[in-house]
Amino acid sequence: MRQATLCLLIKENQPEKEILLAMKKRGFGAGKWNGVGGKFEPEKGDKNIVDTLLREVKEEIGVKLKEFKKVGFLRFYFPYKEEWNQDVHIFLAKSWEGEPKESEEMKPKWFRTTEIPFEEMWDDDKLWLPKVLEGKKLRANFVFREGEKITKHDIKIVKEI
Ligand code: 6OG
Repeated sequence: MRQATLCLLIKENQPEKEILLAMKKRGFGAGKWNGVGGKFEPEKGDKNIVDTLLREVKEEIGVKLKEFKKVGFLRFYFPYKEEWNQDVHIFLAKSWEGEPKESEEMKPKWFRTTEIPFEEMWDDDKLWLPKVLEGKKLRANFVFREGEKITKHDIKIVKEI
């Protein structure tokens, strides 16, 4: 299964947290807001998934992560398009160097966590992202049908990921 990362930068503002999402401008998921990430690519020097996390965040929004933790492992199945099947390793980051900036692939924007644009995101996000923002860790499976809608899913809250 293809391995990929997805990172959510979080600002612990009071009274409300903010989350960085980015508009995907091309490729898989184009036209959707999402966290920042991409696939494991040994040709680009990735030895492990954290290498992928750091490389993709730098390439796509130009920041260097400092403090981050893994909070989820999601497995996506697309029976009608199996080359899209992938495992996505979810990370939250709370400190970094530099300011997020636009690249050819993504246009970043801060959102209040009460104003996340779920209608313009992948269908799964409304099911797991609120839990992650509450501090939970999780493992989940999602099965999609054509039109990129979910037909089946399960989510397990776990202590360690
Ligand atoms: P590239 O193929 O562009 O990386 N990704 C998903 N993210 C969400 N929220 N939901 C999904 O449901 C996803 N499937 C994949 C992983 C693709 C990026 O999109 C994420 C990567 O960050 C199906 O290199």
